[in-house]
Amino acid sequence: MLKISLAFILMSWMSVAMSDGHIMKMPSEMMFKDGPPALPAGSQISVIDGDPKMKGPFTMRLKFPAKFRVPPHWHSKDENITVIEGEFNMGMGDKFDEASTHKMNAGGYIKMPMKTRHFAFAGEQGAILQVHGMGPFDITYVNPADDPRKK
Ligand SMILES: [Cu+2]
Repeated sequence: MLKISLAFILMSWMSVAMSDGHIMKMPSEMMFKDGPPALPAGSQISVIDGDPKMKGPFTMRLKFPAKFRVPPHWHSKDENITVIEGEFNMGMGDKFDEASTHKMNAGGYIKMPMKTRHFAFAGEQGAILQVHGMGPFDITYVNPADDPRKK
């Protein structure tokens, strides 16, 4: 009898915990603030789910102004990007080379496996990206002089 009630309590607690975490957010409800110091000046961020600084899954949006550049860098975890608006051009390697980038528009998806060197720039209208992955999410610049945290 005790076993049954414990199981019942555990199950009802689990269903509360699971339904508690739901999120339904329209773009108009996603408030942007100044982007993280790890990105060059001018970016904006809206964390939608979780916290990229903490352990566990997260989803965030990044807004980049026109021609915004992210110098060559890598992450210790996989980076998953969905282009929501605008144009985002991404290339791979240690050196920034505009000609080698892929032009990605709304609906496009990019996965950069951990430690893969890559770089990017936004198009004429800027770009809004959705980034999801597992935190803690970090960024290491190939050339330390490119790191805005060191400026
Ligand atoms: Cu990246």
